[in-house]
Amino acid sequence: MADTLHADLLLTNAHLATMSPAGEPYGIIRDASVAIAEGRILWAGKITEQPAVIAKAEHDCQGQWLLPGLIDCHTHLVFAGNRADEFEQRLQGVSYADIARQGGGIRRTVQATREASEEALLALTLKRARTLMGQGVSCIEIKSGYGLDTDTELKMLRVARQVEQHLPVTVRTTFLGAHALPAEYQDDADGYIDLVCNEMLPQVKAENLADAVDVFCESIGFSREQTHKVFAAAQNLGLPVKLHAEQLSNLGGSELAASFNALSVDHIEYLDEAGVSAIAKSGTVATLLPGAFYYLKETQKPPIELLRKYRVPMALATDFNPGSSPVCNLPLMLNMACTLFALTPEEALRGITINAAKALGEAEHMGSIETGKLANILQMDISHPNQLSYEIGINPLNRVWHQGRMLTR
Ligand code: DI6
Ligand code: FE
Repeated sequence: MADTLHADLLLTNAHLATMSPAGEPYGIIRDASVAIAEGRILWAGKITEQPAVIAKAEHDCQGQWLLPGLIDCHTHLVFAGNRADEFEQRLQGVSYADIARQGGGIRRTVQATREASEEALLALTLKRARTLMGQGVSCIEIKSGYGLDTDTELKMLRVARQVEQHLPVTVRTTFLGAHALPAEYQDDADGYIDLVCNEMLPQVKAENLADAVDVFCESIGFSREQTHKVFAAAQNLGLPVKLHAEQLSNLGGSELAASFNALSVDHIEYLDEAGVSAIAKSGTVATLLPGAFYYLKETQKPPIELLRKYRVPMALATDFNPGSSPVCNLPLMLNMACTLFALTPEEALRGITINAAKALGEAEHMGSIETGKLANILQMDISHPNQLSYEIGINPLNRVWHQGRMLTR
């Protein structure tokens, strides 16, 4: 009896797409079971190799597939208003950057977000989080960056932090005070960066409101030097960094991010080989955001071949935001990454599971079905995991367990 496992729940009669890097593509294990105890995975493998299990409950998966809970590792979920009118302008040929230069874009959303109450923002955010959860998302990264003043940045992060108290989903928050230059600092970008570093960041840290710090390094955002200042301040406070990099041009932001051991560099359409080599060395994840590429009708594709050559892990995310990516649909990113960037369906699925976990520094706890990880598990009615990249708009999700607890849907 020494080897008998004591489980809270045993999931039987399933095929697994464990997404573990070892073994078969997708980490496939057919005819498998998963034992869960105290919210974590106790054992997962072939039924024929399963040790004796005494389980408090059992669930027959009836030959369906189990996958790890999906992870959306880059979102701007907290904001008020929408910019459908700018979408129409862009359809008429006005560029995203021009709209931003004319005072539209991010600044419009900043105004609406400043005016919204914390309660109103929370209600909007919960609605969006529920939408993602309905697609099988178990962990969401949420950025600030539509406040651009201390009060509103803190308000956004508090709203993001509150999501976990209302919904069975894990949230990781990111402080993106350096997202755009607010109108009050129109001619004083360095002054604004000082505010971010000397006032906002210390308060964010004191209230434990952020798990990481991000910057928009771009001609319409902040320079490399300004990004360096924010990263240095984050590092002093012990916060990891990540970067909106090389989205519209190549400013060398990814190399700078690599020098700070950034968790991820995101967008990266204009990343070159020197940048890829740098992030490969620092173990930084390349986060691809095909929703923004699609909405902006971008033609420069991220350097997928180079990322493969240098073995850089690729993550995928929605970048859900009201300007460049108003798309609250993580499974759709699978198809977009395959169709627009020529990822394989397996690479795409790794992008929203194990590699998304890496992009959040959470690979020890999430992103695959492996012993010791959180029991965030999806039961899906599919015949093979490649089907998830192939079909658009069909939701094959049948059941969800979050940290071992089955969610009612
Ligand atoms: N890059 C983006 O694509 C989003 N932020 C960023 O730094 C766009 C945000 C917006 O347009 O509201
Ligand atoms: Fe973004």
